[in-house]
Amino acid sequence: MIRTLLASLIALICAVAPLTAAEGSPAAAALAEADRLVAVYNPDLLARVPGEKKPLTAIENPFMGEPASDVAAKVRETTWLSSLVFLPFLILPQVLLLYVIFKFRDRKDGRRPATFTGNHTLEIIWTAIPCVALLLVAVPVWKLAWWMELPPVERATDGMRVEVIGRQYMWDYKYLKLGGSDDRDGEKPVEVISNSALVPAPLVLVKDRVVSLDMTSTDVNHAWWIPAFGVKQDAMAGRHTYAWFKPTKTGFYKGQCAELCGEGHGIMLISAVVVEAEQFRSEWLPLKRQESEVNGVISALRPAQPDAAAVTAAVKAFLAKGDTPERRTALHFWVANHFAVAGRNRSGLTRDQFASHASTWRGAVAAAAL
Ligand SMILES: [Cu+2]
Repeated sequence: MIRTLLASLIALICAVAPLTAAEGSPAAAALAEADRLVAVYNPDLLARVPGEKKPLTAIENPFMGEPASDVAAKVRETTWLSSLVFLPFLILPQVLLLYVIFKFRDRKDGRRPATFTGNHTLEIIWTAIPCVALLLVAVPVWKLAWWMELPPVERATDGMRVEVIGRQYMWDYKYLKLGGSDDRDGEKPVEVISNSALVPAPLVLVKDRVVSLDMTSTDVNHAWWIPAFGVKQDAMAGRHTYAWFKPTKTGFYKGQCAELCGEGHGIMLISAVVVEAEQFRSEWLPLKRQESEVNGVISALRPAQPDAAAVTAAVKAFLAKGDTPERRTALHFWVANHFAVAGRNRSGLTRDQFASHASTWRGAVAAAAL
């Protein structure tokens, strides 16, 4: 009798335990780690979780934001130089005009204006000075344009190479070469596929590693533009265009398609993350390589009213292939990714249906993964 009671008690504790997992448990740790990764790699995923009204991150002011690449820094320097050189030409005529308007105004005292034409010395001066100013700006601008155009030597050695594919209204990336010592022989390229314009899948780059972008489009003309990197390049159907830069600051950067490409042009956002090489290797690549394994769980979550038992079975199947803290983190990260994207695209779902979808997956994933 006592034995039976004890067995029932143990069974009950086991059943309840997953839902009341203490802090510091492997499950809580995996969830916390997934949250940290979301904050680093795509803070916009948190923007539309019901109950959390976080705004999307904004594009930095293209003129005042801090440059985050060598190209952006040089473009900024050149912009300042040309502004300083040309500003006097904008201000001086206005000052002279105001001076003449007030100094020689009609004072009703019968004075007549002087009439004269031509002054060779003055004409030579006001032709020569702008010529010098143009030369002052043209030389550094030409040097910069040439430098931006030429692929750097690092591209061939330890640079990163990414194919950028624009499509109405998202961006996909294919890492043709990871660069550094991150390439593995025979491995198929790492791919980043977007599922939503508003929560774009981020292009993850390595600080101080040159990246060259081979751009194209599958439909109409787009333009890949992230102001912080100083790069704005057309992505055209049937052609390959090219840009490169070296990210110099870690962080999360936003951009926007800069070519009017259709009705969704305004929401065709771009995200990029720059991390240290070590973080890229030990954090992002393993996460990325496990993405496809989470597909079973994502499929179970896809219906508007997911079947909790099916989600639980899919999570168990995922963990049966390997139950490590990294895999649990990856599971939470990619599920959060799917959930946020679904939240943005909740076509046909009412707010209540969406909230119930959210609680179903949270409950199912938590119960199965704990
Ligand atoms: Cu576009």
